[in-house]
Parts: sequence; structure tokens; C-alpha cells
Amino acid sequence: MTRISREMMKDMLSVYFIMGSNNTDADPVSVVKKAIEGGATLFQFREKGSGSLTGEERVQFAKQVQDVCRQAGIPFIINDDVELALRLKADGVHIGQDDADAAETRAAIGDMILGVSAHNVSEVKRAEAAGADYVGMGPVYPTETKKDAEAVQGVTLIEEVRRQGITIPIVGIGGITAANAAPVIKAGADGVSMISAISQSDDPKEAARRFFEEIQRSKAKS
Ligand code: FQP
Ligand code: MG
Repeated sequence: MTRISREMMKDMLSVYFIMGSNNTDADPVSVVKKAIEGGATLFQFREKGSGSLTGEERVQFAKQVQDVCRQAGIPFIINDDVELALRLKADGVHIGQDDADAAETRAAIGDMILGVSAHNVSEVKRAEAAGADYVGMGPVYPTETKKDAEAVQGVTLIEEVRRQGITIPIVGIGGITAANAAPVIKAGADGVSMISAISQSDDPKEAARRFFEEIQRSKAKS
């Protein structure tokens, strides 16, 4: 295997859906299915926080969602848990600044996709040097989902990264809806990431479809 190309990574980041079982009142597996039907291009398994599954239940749930992603042909990324990603042969892992060392994680996972959260230009540069395939930047807008999120940054930091000529694929995260996604792409992101805008929707398929259309439209302009 070889590392994913930047071009492919940027394509896949378009509509990056993140979810855990505690992000919905509906059946979580069918929410993921519907989101993919609607146009989600990448999925992150983020099973953490209050009410989340633990231990073997968490692993079995991860495998179910991985199957759904496999059948739909979209990559399955695991949040935080590098060991689980290796054990399930996931397509990638996403780590934050407080999770694991990015260079060590790259060494451990070989050519799997590596995503790293970044909150300023120097974190983006370090992530890129450590071998990240993409960075997640945010929170772009206020969010209810993540209680320990950093300060809202708008799109100015994404603009600043691009102004400095940094070309790593970027996905914006935090409070993004289909209605406020366009400025994130215009600022230089390659996609948007969301939890509640799809997982809490009465119609996850339609919600994902709106994102997909909005991102296609925004990318065509940029
Ligand atoms: N960006 C992305 C992605 N995914 C994430 N999970 C985060 C940022 C946040 O470690 P972190 O990562 O700060 O918090 P948590 O592990 O609680 O999610 F780029 F993929 F959109
Ligand atoms: Mg994390």
C-alpha cells in the first residue's frame, strides 16, 4: 500500500460525517447508512463521552459500522483509539493534540490515513511534517457537541494557513451546517465535518444530501 494522494484525500474530505451511538436517539447503524446514501464521503467512528458504549460492545458496534462503510465504499476512520484502528484494520485514525504523538502514530499505522486536529498555524505545520494526511481545524462555529472544544475561530485561521502557502488537505469542524458551509470552503478548506447536523436530523439522508450539494457547489467555485 502507499499513502493516499492529496488529491484523493481532498475529494474524500468533502462531507466528513462523524458519529457515535450517543449522538442520536435513532438506531445509530441506520443513521450511518442513511448519511452515506445521502452523500457522506468519509466516516469517523467517535464512540466517547456520556452514554457511549465501552469494551467489547464498543468494538462490536465499531465492526458493524465498518461493514456499512465497506459496503458503501467509503473509508472508515477511528477517533483517538490507534490500537482499535490497527485491530480492525480501519482505513485510518484521527488524533487530537492531547491524544497521541502524530509521528509515532504515523510509524505505528503505516500507510493508513492519519488525521490530526490543529488549532493554529504551527500545529498545522507540525502535523504535516509528522506525516498527517489531513488536518481538522475548528471549531469554526459554536458547537454544543464537544464540551471541551477550544475557542471558536471562524474561518480566519483556515485562510491564514492557505495564505502561508500550506497545501495539506483541511477539513473544517464545529457547528457547520449546510447553510454556513460555503465560507469554510471559500476560506480554503477541502471539506466540512459534522456530527449533529446529520446525526440529530429527522432525515439524515436528506441532511447529508444538502451538505453534498452545498460542498460540490462551493468547490466548483473555488
Ligand atoms: N477534527 C476532526 C476531523 N475530528 C475530530 N475528532 C476532531 C477534530 C477533534 O482530539 P480532538 O479531535 O480534539 O477531540 P475528540 O477526540 O473529542 O474528538 F478533522 F476529522 F473532522
Ligand atoms: Mg481526540
